[in-house]
Amino acid sequence: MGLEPQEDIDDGTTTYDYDLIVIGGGSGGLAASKEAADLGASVALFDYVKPSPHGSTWGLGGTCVNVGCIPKKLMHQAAIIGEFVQDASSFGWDVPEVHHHWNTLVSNAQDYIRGLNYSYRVSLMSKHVTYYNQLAFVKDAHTVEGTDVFGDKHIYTCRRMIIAVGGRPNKLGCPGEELAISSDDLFMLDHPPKKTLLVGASFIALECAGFLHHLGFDVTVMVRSILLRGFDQECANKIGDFMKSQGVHFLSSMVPSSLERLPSGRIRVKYQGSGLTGEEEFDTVVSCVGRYADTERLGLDALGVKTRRGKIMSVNEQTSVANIYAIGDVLYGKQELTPVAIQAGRLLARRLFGGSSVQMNYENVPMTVFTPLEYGTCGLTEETALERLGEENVEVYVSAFTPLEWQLSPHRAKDVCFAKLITRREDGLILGFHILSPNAGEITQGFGLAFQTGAKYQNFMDMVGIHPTIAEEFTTLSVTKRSGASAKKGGC
Ligand code: FAD
Ligand code: NA7
Repeated sequence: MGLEPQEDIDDGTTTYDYDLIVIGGGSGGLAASKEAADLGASVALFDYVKPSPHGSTWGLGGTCVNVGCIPKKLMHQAAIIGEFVQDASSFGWDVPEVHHHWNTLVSNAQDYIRGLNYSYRVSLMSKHVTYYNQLAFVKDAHTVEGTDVFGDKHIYTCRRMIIAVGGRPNKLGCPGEELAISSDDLFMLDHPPKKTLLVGASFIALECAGFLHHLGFDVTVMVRSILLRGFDQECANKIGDFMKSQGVHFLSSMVPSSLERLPSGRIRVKYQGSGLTGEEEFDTVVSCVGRYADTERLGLDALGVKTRRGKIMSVNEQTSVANIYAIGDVLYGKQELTPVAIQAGRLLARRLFGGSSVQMNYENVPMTVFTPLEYGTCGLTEETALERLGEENVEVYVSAFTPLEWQLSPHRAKDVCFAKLITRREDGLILGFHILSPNAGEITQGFGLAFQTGAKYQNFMDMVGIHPTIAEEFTTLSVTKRSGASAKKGGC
């Protein structure tokens, strides 16, 4: 990103409090600090949670544990269980009328998360990482000022620094925006959200819309342009179609123009787009319009750390200041994913303190969108493959199918699960892997290995399937898009 690697040299004449200070105790910061301490470095970690505008706050562990992956996946699981309950009678179970209790889910999830917060503190202690629950400010390249919960300030010095402060949700940017909550607040909402509007069409909006709908709430998604920008658009649109068929409402090509609290307590949302306007009342509005890097009041600009739209520019996780490094969501142009932050943090610590030269590979990172129909993906989208290689050099294999698990249940849709392999036509090299199905996350994690080993289409065909599974679909994919044949699959 325009930066060159710099030598991070120490003349050994200055004594510091710590070899390393890590700012941010989320996925990346925890991983880097523990790895550095394991390698013998003296390490301090700062973590401080600024409450959300609605007052939500949480403990050590960062976004993933407190207001991201973990509560999201637990709520996704709650939704899946609701669907299993619907399947149950077809499998011979007598099911009494069931009701979902939002407060029980929130309370149990929060208890579990508090346990994780505690275990992170214990693991820092056992690894001899000094933990400061203080808001850090970078005074100079070797000095951090920490403000504790009483407002008292403390100064610490370090040889090296890692910035891992992550991101926070954007506001809606329209009058009344303060009435909207964010995903930070949703996961710990002390009352059922009832009729809910989610503004935004990326993975956080669609995931939240999916589980809220299955928990029995009336849910609308307001989409400014396309679903899941950056993801394979055929898959994105299939997710949208599936959610619509299940009863999630979509307001397409619209943005909110104002939010207003009504005497009833509801929120009136006025919206506009494509020359049209409209309004509707909701009990809860959730802003899912992206996240900003939490670097604003960190003091980095004054030190010459280069940023773009608040995100830190880096080469091999080194910033434009030689002894200051950055990892995770705060980095410009990198994926905002927990395992990416963890891996980058560990590898960086090994290079800084363990003599390693292994760099983080940000290519072909597998990931999953936990919408009701899970979407697992690794490698290129079809759009990118066609753009990079040209249509004549790309072969795309597809299959639309219904998993065996769904066959006895009348409420389950037919042929909505989807498998897609994008290959280089010349030699069958796998360029992109996409699956829409139950457990797509589990399946994609396994197939992600194919990208590490340079697997080809023929390797997939040579592999013997496990029957009956969803993943075996990838051992028999034969319909190419080029052939124009139907992607729908018959029996096994
Ligand atoms: P964070 O985890 O955000 O940690 C940063 C920490 O720094 C925070 O604790 C913050 O309070 C602290 N901090 C900030 N400023 C200061 C300061 N000045 N002083 C001290 N401390 C400070 N990723 C996945 O891989 N899978 C998923 O399913 C997934 N789902 C998600 C769902 C949601 C709703 C969201 C919001 C995110 C999701 N993510 C998911 C993304 C994932 O949570 C992040 O990529 C990951 O947490 C980034 O880790 P990080 O270390 O960069 O930052
Ligand atoms: P993303 O991936 O940044 O997406 C933001 C979404 O919000 C996207 O659909 C945008 O539409 C939409 N958006 C942005 N601004 C507005 C306004 N003003 N009005 C309406 N809609 C808007 O954000 P996420 O929060 O889902 O995820 C962020 C990361 O966190 C993600 O990578 C995860 O790893 C964790 P657009 O397509 O731009 O028209």
